[in-house]
Amino acid sequence: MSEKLTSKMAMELEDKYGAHNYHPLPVVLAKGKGPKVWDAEGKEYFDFLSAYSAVNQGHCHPKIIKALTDQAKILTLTSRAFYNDSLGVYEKYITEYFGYDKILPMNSGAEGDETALKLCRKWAYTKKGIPENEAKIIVCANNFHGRTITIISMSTDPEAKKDFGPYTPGFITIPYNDLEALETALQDENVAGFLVEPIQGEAGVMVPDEGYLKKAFDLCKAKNVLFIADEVQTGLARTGKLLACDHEGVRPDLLILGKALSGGVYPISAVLADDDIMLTIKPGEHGSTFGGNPIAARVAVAALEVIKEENLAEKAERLGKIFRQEMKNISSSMIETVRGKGLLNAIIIRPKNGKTAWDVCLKMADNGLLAKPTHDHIIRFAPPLVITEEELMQAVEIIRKSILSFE
Ligand code: IF1
Repeated sequence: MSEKLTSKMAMELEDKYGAHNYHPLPVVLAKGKGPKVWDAEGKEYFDFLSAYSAVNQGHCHPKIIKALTDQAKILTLTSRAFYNDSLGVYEKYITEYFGYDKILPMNSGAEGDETALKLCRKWAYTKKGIPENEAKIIVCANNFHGRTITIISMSTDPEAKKDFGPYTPGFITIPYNDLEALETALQDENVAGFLVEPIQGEAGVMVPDEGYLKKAFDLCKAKNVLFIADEVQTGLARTGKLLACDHEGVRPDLLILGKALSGGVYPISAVLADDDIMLTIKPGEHGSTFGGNPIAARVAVAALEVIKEENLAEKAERLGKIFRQEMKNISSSMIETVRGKGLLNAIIIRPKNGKTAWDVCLKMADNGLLAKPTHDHIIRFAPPLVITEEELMQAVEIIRKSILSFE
């Protein structure tokens, strides 16, 4: 299989031999560098999805790739049956970076969320004194935390959930951005945790009211309930701060990271917490074959260093303001709303003459920019944070031209 595939051949192969659990845009990517990707025929695009914010540091960042390849030549995997000489270095680095006592390393975001749920429950029984099997965790409507059976049990999206039951019990669902509902749900003495996305990504970049996270955190503290932040998508400079919770000075009791923790080169996730919570899980009670492997450890350190060295949070904050203003300046009746924080933004498309967000995305792809619609009428815009202001303005022109082509 050394011959070069055309885009058409690649799509046919995926269609014939791969499960049909995705509906991708008809673009076959073969190369990436920084904020750009190229298809199998060499056409260039701005990547305005960044693998759902995993590629914040840009495609194939040389420093991260060097960490990957250097380590890959020496030692890749030991399992956690033995120590390795990379993991501890990473653990020290990341806990100091975020200011927590400990990290528990996993691979996918979903595993990070599952780990946080297990930690919360273990803490509930061994520290808070909730009767066995009675612990409840509050979650928000329209959440997205991954695809495992327990995680879809917390979902309110029929597409994610239907025909995958029976579901895991122990969750209370309240509306997002609703402090009164949270206060009411917290009356239940068996509540152990509140799991929340600081900005809801899949829901369409739903930014809560200013002060929501801080007040929610305070309500949880008053009831000795763990505040659990899923920053898998919002974390690591995307929203203009290192963590989206930093916008409100909130320090989660359990912090879940994934995606950009590797700069998109490797599946790496993590849960951070202090000893009081983290040490409730004892040897043999949780783990993963690949979690904390030497490559992941080296890659994550490099990915975190890049975020600081290249001031990606400040950059996202500054470029995000420009981007939203430019979107608002496009005079098209198709743009209903522009919203977001940092470089995690979305526009809501009002269909015109039967043309929807999907058509806009196809047109943008034609014109050299990739983005994906969510919920039929929302387009998420999240370029790699290494994009320059000049490149951002080129991308804005492509978006403007594409939308105005439907006028
Ligand atoms: C797919 C969405 C984004 C996440 C948060 C945990 C996870 C995710 C806040 C799980 C994953 C993904 C997965 C991706 C699509 C994507 C997504 F549109 F579905 F919602 F980003 F917006 N917490 N998000 O956003 O992480 O296990 O996938 O590593 O194709 O399902 P994972």
